[in-house]
Amino acid sequence: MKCAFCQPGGYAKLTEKHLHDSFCAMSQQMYSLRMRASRYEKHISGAERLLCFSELEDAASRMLARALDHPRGQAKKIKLSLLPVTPSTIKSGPLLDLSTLRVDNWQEGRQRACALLVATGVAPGVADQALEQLAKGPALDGGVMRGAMLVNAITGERLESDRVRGVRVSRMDIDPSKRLNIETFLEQKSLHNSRIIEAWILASKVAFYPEIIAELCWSDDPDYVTGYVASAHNGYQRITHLKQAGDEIGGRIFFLRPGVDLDPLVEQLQYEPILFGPPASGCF
Ligand code: WAQ
Ligand code: MG
Repeated sequence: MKCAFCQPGGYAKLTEKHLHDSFCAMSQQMYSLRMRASRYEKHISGAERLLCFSELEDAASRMLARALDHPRGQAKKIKLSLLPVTPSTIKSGPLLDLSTLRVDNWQEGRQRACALLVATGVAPGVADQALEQLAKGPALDGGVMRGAMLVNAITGERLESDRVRGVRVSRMDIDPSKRLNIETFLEQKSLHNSRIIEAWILASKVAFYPEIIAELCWSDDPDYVTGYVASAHNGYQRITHLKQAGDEIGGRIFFLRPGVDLDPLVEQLQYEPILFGPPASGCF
């Protein structure tokens, strides 16, 4: 089936683009677009989107711009990859409720993060230890990982098979037909930027799986100190300071229920395509 708006000339108005995007999501081929930038062994930046054809050019050039001018330094190698994703395999889900906890400094932020993790069921000793591991560099060599650590929420055991790469979550985005609504909500809260949207979507995909109790994240970009604790139960809880400005160490930890069958979960995190709509609470 061909979409009229995909023809040369494109769409003239936002409403037309909106209609076009809805049409794409319902009927057309979607694509997994990923970027990875590195300098020798150092991870500089990465991104993953799930898009329809007409969105690819703009998204790819944004990814490239991000990789070429990044606060973690100049990339030597940039990989962009594009793979088709069959629309019938795409699931849908709600974004997590979003809230912001204002704290005065990273020490207070980490205390609050620890308490939030414990409130979701992570054992107190495990939450403490996880914060420490993330702060000192989660990779084997004490550096930053490309993906997330997997940690048993009760015993604290590290479960990811590759402690350099970790598990990279992919194939998730906002449902094109809901994008306008969601972006308007973020604009009203002065939170409309790609970093926040991408982190919110990623956290929503992670929380989609009941095997994962909670997630902890802060950025590895030296100039971005806000992080979050996320869970299906308590939502996407932003914390305004989780590290000191200038610190290049960051990462993600997914806390797993004990006894989880790891391989299918990792497969879903990496490859199951999901498009997200507004939070189930209907907060907007
Ligand atoms: N899957 C798994 N882990 C990832 C992924 C992914 N797709 N992307 C990044 N990571 C891990 C990896 O270890 C990075 O080093 C680390 O997370 C940080 O990535 O609401 O910007 O892209 O204000 O630097 C959160 C708060 C910002 C946003 C997170 O992370 C807000 C951020 P970054
Ligand atoms: Mg980063």
